[in-house]
Amino acid sequence: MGKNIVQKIIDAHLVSGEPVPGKEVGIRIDQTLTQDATGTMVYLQFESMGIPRVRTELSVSYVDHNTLQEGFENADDHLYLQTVAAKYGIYYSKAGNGICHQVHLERFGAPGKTLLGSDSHTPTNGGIGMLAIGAGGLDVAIAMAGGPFYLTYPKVLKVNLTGKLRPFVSAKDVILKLLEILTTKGNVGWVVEYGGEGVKTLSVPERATITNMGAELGVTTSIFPSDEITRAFLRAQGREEVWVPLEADPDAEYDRVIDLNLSELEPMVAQPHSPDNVVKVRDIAGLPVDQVLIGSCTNSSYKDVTTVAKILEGRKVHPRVSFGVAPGSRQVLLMATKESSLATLVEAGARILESTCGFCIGAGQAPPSKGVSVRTNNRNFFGRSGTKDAGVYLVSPETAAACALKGEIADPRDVAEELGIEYPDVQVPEKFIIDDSMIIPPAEDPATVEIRRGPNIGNPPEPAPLPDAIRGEVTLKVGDKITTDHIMPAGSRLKYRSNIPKYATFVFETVDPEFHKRALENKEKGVHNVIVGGMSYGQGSSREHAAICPSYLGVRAVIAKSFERIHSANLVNFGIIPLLFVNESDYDRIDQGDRIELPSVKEDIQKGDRVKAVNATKGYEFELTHTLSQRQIEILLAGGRLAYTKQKGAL
Ligand code: MIC
Ligand code: SF4
Repeated sequence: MGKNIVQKIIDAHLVSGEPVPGKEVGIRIDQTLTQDATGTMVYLQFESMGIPRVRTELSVSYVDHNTLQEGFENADDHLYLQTVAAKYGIYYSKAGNGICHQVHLERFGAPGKTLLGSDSHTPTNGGIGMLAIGAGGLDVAIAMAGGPFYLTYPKVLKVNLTGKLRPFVSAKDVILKLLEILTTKGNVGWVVEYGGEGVKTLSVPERATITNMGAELGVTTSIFPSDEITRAFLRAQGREEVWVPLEADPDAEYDRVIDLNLSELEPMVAQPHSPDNVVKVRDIAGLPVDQVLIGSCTNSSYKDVTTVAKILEGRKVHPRVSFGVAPGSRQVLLMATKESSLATLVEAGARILESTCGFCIGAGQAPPSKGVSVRTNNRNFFGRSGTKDAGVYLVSPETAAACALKGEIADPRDVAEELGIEYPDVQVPEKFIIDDSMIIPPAEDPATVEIRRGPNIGNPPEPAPLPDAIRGEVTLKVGDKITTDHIMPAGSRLKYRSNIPKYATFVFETVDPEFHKRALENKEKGVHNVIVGGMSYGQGSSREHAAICPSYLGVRAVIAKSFERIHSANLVNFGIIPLLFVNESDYDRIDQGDRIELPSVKEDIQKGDRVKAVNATKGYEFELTHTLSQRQIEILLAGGRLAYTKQKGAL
């Protein structure tokens, strides 16, 4: 039987396990990437493994999240990252060089390879035919040390693309449509593979927009074939030599197939507060808009920025609108400067923002109270913009430009007709401007490098081994779709990422600001903290701090209806046991503040998949289950993945 692309890459990298959907396999990782917000912890963990040099083909450390440098913390982190990279054989992409996924696509991505990144949007590089997976930082540190990455052998969903996008409809609308169909829930354990005639109509950066926001579906990753279009993109980046063809065999099988006719798509918008709250732009046209922002790893390519500039050329944005543009990389910024798109944008009334994550992670550009913010990024979770009562609407660059002109939500096709704008069909250039001077190669003589550790650099935490019994309290009960932004806010809090005790004071800040105090009090009294959640607990970012900080606060178990992939792996890595209700109705019976006991949890998980639980306040017993692999059980028993790795003396 023929193979699909996903099977081809996994099988070529298989180190352990049976390649059967649902089973855990270990794969070899060719490349890793980190960004600064997750990266400091990754390298602290890597250092503690005592390995002299990375064992991957390529590892890159990007600085793109915390670049505001209010106070010394961010700058301390940057200096640590730069020196640790030089010493251990890692390329370092300086602040200002661009957003990790965009730069990686331009300068390092290679078809057929595996990439593990400490950021949930690592699948962006699926657009160039890589098997690119987001993971917690510790998993990335272990991959850098040469250890395999463990994942559930996925089921593969083929999205069969036909037709061609019409003017003013773009790649973002493809993924928004898929989010409407598949939603953000229930896709754990799947990979999306794109195929069909329509693939040929999409450039690599357009494909990357689609695979990027595949993260919001909750799938392990998304991938496109590698074809002549991929080759042309790599040629334009001066890297044609890394090109290899990659396509599914004609008789490849899939677990599910969805047909999507590109010619039938329309401009779409994800309304607050979830990326799957999708409607047609025309359905909400006319809603007044306060802010329009172009950028993020989803939509900040050369084509995106140039398209917006051409739509706005000779026009002014609406006076009501604060309009910002953050080109995704220094390459995009340079090209936009030399080709004058930047001047066009400034003339139209744009505020030019740094080539970083910026507004996307809530670092600046918070909208006004009750404001309407239209953005080209991928997440509109509650509170993420920095203004709790504002609403963020996710759209394509074309729609964003139309909204900026009108000062209200507007379909770009309608605005184009009204104002006589022709669709600027921007193509990938024959040659991009290549200047890698802000990517610092590793030191030739590592012995001479002194690692710089300012006061913001702490130590990696050391969770305790799983106790025989968990006896404690439901310190917090939350509902469905709790994201890692709920658990561990970013924005202005981000700068404390390298300082766990401080960052832990913000756990669940937007949900219950008192949580961390209750949890710490319990911890001091020896009472275990247990969190109860609904469906898709831990959606969104890969930030392992959403596990590290609760672990520091003494959280020993999370009981939920379902978990997202990266977060549940992070929980295990940091010694918190993720448990599922056997009967979902038990979720309704349990309340915050209830005393809860798992009297034989350690023995139970070693014996099988059932764990006994007692609600001591209400006086009833109920059953829990888990999906832990044998390896994960051993990790919990050892007190987290780092301890396990050290104990075993093996990766
Ligand atoms: C995000 O988009 O939420 C982030 C910030 O890039 C995160 C990583 C982080 O929290 O540092 C992600 O998506 O993994
Ligand atoms: Fe940065 Fe936003 Fe992309 Fe996360 S989603 S990597 S914060 S641009």
